[in-house]
Amino acid sequence: MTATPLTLYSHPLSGHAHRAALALSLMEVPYITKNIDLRAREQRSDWFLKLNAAGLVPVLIDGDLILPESTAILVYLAEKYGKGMWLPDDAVGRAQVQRWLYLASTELMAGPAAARRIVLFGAPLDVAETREKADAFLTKLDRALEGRLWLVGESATIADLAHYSYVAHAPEGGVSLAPYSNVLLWLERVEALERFVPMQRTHVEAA
Ligand SMILES: N[C@@H](CCC(=O)N[C@@H](CS)C(=O)NCC(=O)O)C(=O)O
Repeated sequence: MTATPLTLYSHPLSGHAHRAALALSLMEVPYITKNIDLRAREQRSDWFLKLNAAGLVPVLIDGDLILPESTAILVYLAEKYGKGMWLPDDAVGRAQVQRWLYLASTELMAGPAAARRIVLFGAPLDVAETREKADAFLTKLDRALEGRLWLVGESATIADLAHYSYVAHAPEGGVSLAPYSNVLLWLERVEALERFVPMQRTHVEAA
């Protein structure tokens, strides 16, 4: 365990940042949060662009390491602080985790996360098309969880952590989770993990 706390540059409504915060908490890594004012475009300030030229949160600082990209942060935390618990040690399990991290950066973003961005931040996307993508992805996730407790292997991994935040908050984008019973049970399992921390909810909820 580190003596100096890590720093997470974050935003309270960012699911990408919440993934990292959830991993830090579950893995019992001491850290401090520094929120970036996205509305005031602080992420485009010179000092922040030196941390992440893409101008996005989250960014994790661990000593000399400056690490942007939420899924990279999850891999780093699991490898360094996860005590072998959050990444499988076999080739197939690790490959499956990578597959889910890819989906968390692509289909999860284009569906549930994008639907929420439309409602909360006015993202200029087609509502019907985006909600269709969200339902297609949630159907895939629900099928993958049929008869399983976790996405990969027999215990929670960073594949689960990468998906939790934007799936749990899909209703804020007008996407109901009611048809996805396996997903609902899996969300409860994640929330029951010791040291689980929720992401801030907004007042918007799906009917
Ligand atoms: N691929 C990045 C995406 C991060 C991202 O999209 N962050 C959003 C908040 S959820 C952001 O910082 N947006 C600010 C902006 O677009 O200017 C990751 O996985 O960390």
